[in-house]
Amino acid sequence: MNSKQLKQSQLSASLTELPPLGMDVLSLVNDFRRYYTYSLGRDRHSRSAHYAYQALVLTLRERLMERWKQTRYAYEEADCKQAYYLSLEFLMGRALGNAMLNLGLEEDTTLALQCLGMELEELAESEHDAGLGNGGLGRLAACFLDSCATLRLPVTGYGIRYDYGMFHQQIVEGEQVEYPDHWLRDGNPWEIERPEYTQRVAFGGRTEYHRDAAGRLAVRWVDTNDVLAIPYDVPIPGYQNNTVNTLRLWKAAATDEFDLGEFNAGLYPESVAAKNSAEQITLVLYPNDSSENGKELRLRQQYFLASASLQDVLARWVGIHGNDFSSFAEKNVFQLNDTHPSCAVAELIRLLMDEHGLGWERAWDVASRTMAYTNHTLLPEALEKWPVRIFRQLLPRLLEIILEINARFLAEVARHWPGDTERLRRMSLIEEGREPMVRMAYLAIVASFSINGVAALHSRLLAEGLFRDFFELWPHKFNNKTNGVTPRRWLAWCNPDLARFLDDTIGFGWEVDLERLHGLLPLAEDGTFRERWLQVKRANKERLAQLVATECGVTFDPRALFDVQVKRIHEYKRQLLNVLHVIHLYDRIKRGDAADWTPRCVLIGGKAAPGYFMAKRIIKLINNVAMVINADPEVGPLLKVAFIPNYRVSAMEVIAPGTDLSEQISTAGKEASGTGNMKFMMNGAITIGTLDGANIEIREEVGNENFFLFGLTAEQVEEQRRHYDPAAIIAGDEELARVIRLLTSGHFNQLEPGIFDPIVHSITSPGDPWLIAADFRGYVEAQRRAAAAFRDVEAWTRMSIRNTACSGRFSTDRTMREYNAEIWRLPQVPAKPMV
Ligand code: 26W
Repeated sequence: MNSKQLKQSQLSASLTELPPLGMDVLSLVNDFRRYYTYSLGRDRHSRSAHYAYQALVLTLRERLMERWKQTRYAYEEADCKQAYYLSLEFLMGRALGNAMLNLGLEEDTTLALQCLGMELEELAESEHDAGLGNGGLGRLAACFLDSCATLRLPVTGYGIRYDYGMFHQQIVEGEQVEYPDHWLRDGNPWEIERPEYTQRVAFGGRTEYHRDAAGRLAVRWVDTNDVLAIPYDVPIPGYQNNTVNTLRLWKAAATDEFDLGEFNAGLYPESVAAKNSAEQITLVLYPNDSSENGKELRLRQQYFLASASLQDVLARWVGIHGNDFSSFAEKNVFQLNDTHPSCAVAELIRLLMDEHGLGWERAWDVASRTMAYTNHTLLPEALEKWPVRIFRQLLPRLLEIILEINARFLAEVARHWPGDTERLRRMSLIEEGREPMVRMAYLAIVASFSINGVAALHSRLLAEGLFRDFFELWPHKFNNKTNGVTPRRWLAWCNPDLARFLDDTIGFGWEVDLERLHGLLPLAEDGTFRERWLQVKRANKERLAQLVATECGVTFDPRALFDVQVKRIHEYKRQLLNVLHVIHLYDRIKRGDAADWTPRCVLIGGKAAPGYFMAKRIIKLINNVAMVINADPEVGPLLKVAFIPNYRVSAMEVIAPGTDLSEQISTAGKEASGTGNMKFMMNGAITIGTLDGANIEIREEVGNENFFLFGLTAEQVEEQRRHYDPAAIIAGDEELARVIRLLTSGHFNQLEPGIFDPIVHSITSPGDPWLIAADFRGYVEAQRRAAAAFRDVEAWTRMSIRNTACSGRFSTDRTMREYNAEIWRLPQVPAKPMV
């Protein structure tokens, strides 16, 4: 070997193995400075926290990158089964704190920044929330990914890279105003574009039948308008375990040969402009969280996600196994996050048949052994249906497949229930009528081997009600998986004082073994422990009061009871019931009934779907009531009310730790699970709530005496409806009557006559589906119990400790273990060691 060859071989050896990056303060400082100075070209004169934030992200990102690769290698080498979580929403929030925490670099990064004369908090605050979701369902997907990485499960998230996430909410004269959320304006340093894995997704056109080489009838989908799907990968770090999983988000782009017709006709600018319509697909997240709006663009988004993701998985499969799919179902499973991605059922069959040469039986066999469906709502108006007409235009080949599935399925129903034509009509994937519709939930159910609800009550109601016919046919498919939240973000990160206190008392490691919080139970009896618990809560309340002061201009006294309801605004969640109670408290103060008063600060926040009239009017009412109460010197510190604008993940990270009383007051049988309830509980808030969703399981865990229960049960709700008479209830309850009179008198809308009439009308109507009046008395009494309990500091603190202590079950680690044990059956695969 000559010297040149020697040099070359030494060089290529050092090219294969990069030494692991330093995980110490000095390495962080050096890498930060290198990025800041050379990559970003800034110096100490730069005044923007933004570039410091960028440099910090790049520093942390490269440490994620090397673990990401080691994780991928481990999965490849294990050649193990993998799961794919398909979701139109991933409500990730901020990533910086999460990356630091999960890399185990929280302390060292803080120190490194201090050395550089910077404040971590300021940098962290300059990160925009990734708001790619509406609410519960989207945030759940984010918590799931966190837990899967922490459990070393080979799970990949597939979603859409919306240019505009959930709208930004401002409150102007008490009303919600929506602004576009251009969250990518300053770039997104967490994502890696991977154009080499681009897929092509077809729309429109028509189908053609022909004989293939083997003489079999085959289908070609032709004359389509194609759109490119470009993947952007986001790292999902596990908690201090060197695993980094992937969230792959698709962006739509025009193909190069777009609209050749127009191009040839000399309409060059027009044809370039037509690129727009392809790129529209991933432009914006639909801000509806409970009623489907039937817009064609939304179906395009759904199919785009399903098709790109499945093609991506199949391309990897074919790269290894060719067109042999005999073991595909043993190695792959798709979890459908509600019906939104349920086109995937038909798309998988299409790809297997039309692109990979399988026959119907085998394609169906693969699909029906790999699809699993999670339902997230019982509200009938949220169940997705798409006009057959739109399907035929947009996805003609998919419609053929859906109709074939339906024909075969209905034959099975007819065998099971001979002569029961009514049942055939009920169960058909197609709802007949003037405008026939595809029932997406039924499509998901028929093809899935597992169908789950998200809390015990919800799963039971699905089987007994909404999906009863299907439950009778296939009881073995139905199961429950009670939701959770990740304790890393929702305790360790958002409540650092409590986290340190837990380390000191129950020891390290509770972040990944949350049942260990039970170790707090005996400590609830210890006076000095309670004293310190209270100090932590107090500091968190001060932090929340600060946020309320800057965001709402309202002063909250940390000594008062912090009573909080934050979630999407919806009639079934009954923010209105909360407001009626607030008005009642105000009325008591005004009429001099304020002996033994517990000062209370009521905080409400949440976004209304832009087209949801009543939800918007409820926001207006909350703000008007707040205005009157906060300005009244007679009320003073006894009662404060604030509406926090633009409620989002990063706001909850301040709100949950500072809350005393968590409002979970939905009409029983309507809230599938709730997950905000779990975040509050984990941070030591006590719940006031109905027997709905996961509240029931929260109460079981913490015990009846540590939960303020009120209201009708789901069964009583259905019973009440038949003879509901709110006028009689109001007439029989002087305090409620006074509240309604205050509302109708115009007391809260002196310059805006009549604006709250629709609200009064809804409360007083016998058709009120949310039974506000029916639960008012019970609610007010539960609130009285809560207020009295709060005055006994010792007793309240015990309750608070017990809530945290009993929240272990609501870790998504538990939820993911259950999905894995009962649905996915994946091995846990550690990342390859860092060399
Ligand atoms: C088609 C429009 C649309 C969009 C989103 C309809 C329905 C949805 C979601 C199902 C709404 C949602 O976020 N549901 C919530 O899911 C959470 C996670 O399981 C539950 O905790 C909440 O109770 C449920 O409301």
